[in-house]
Amino acid sequence: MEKQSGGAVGKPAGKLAGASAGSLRWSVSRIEGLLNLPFSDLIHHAQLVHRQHHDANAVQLSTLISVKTGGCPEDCGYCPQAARYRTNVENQDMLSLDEVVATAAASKAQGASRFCMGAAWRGPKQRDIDKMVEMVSAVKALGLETCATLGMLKPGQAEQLRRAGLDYYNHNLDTAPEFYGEIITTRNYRDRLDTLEKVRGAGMQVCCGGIVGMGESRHARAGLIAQLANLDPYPESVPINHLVQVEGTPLHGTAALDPLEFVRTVAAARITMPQAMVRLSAGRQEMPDTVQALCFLAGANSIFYGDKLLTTDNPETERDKSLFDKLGLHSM
Ligand code: SAM
Ligand code: DTB
Ligand code: SF4
Repeated sequence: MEKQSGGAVGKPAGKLAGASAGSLRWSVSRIEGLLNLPFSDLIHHAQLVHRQHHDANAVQLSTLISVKTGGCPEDCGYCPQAARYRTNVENQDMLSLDEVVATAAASKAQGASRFCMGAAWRGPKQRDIDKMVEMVSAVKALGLETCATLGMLKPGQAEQLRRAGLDYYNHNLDTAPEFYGEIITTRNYRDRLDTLEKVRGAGMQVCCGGIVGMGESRHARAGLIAQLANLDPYPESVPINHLVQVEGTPLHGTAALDPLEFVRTVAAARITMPQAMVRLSAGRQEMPDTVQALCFLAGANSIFYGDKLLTTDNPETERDKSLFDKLGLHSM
């Protein structure tokens, strides 16, 4: 991969520039400086960076499937699949290979280019990896890019997945280090970074982002983006999720975030990770088209496509097709 530059790309004016050329470090205060810009200046900066590196009207489509649902031992405060919270998610054993392949083929026919398989595990056991290896190679054989999000990986597991044809591994940092303990206690930030290192070490591409709207401050949003942008190299794929508030989870009832703060976070991700695919991820179902349009303007160039995320609703494909028509967007 070519050397990533932190942000002097598309430099519109000195005061708007990011890390100096060649530097890979983004300080939290520098990112907070971006988030604090007048909205039009921030979006202008993000657009300049976006257009230097991407087709501004092209959006990549990924489809999600939950291959194993609910009953998770972890305590992530946002998650409807944690066994300890009473939500209306029904536990489901691992899907069969046939079910997964049929869904992957259907999503390819709908226009998706990547298929992401998620499981409600703290991490996979060896027998889970054996099943995932079959699924990954079968989905890959359909001509789709493959992604999996299975939790923490043990030594050797990333290599097995890579050999099966896994292109991306999704593992999110979720939030800034200082806010993390408010949301999750059953695994720490270091655990997450360790898994990301294993993914890189196995030669896979990294999909890593976070969640916005969990009651964090703007400073904490800057802290999350700094963590992501300072990964060396930064992730190829950066999902920015808006918290989907699910009844029964501790974060249900969190004060709503101003949508413009979400858009600002997308812009900061675009500016600090110029070549990444920035994914407008969970939360689109609740978002008006106008806010989604602002996110694309801020540099988002990927979405989850298909009427379900893992357990919660995503916009119907017809709604997305009409949104793309209205905005003149096309899929990659
Ligand atoms: N169990 C594995 C793990 O957590 O590492 C993989 C699946 S987990 C559901 C994948 C990601 O989905 C989480 O890291 C989190 O960022 C996101 N997520 C889960 N519930 C969410 C919610 N209610 N709103 C927004 N994002 C959510
Ligand atoms: C990511 O960053 N977001 C996706 C995917 N990676 C696995 C998951 C969103 C889950 C939203 C809640 C649910 O549907 O259960
Ligand atoms: Fe489990 Fe993943 Fe949900 Fe956390 S986010 S509770 S690890 S399924």
